[in-house]
Amino acid sequence: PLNAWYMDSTDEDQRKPHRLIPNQPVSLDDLRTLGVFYWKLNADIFETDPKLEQIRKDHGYSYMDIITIHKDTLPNYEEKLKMFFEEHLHLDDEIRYILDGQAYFDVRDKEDRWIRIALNKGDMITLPAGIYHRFTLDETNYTKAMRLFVGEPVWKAYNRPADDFQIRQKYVASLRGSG
Ligand code: KMT
Ligand code: NI
Repeated sequence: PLNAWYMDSTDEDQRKPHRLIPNQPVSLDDLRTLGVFYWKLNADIFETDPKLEQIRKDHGYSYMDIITIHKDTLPNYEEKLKMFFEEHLHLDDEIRYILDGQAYFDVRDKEDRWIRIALNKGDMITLPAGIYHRFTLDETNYTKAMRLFVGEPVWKAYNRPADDFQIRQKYVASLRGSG
């Protein structure tokens, strides 16, 4: 259902998979120990999907909008993609639901190694507040994603190092004893 792996550290094109040889997969359980959660939904019915409604209700995801990431649709495309790929954290959870296309989210594990999470149509993911992460398109250069938020959205990203934030310290503390 979800495809994730440890990344190599070559600095070739960020849009390539960057798998290790041999591949070192990462499971959903591994991701859960980092506070990353995942649902599979039917993106073809996102406008009326009762499962999506239930998740939004259960988690208080009152806000949503849709972002299409493609060079012809996203203003300041190059600049934004560059920003998204800078290692950063947020003070709130980052919740994304892929409605079309595909993309990668990279997250740091407990030993500070990069895990690449491949998201396809129908994949919904939450990254916990305080986790270091980054985002990139893959070689198809297109994705359409729903962005969800608890209450009024705050998109502010803090690039690493951002270790002094209380939310970062809380996140790091939450990792101890999980998995
Ligand atoms: C972020 O903060 O990492 C993003 O918003 C990524 C792009 S949204 C699919
Ligand atoms: Ni982010």
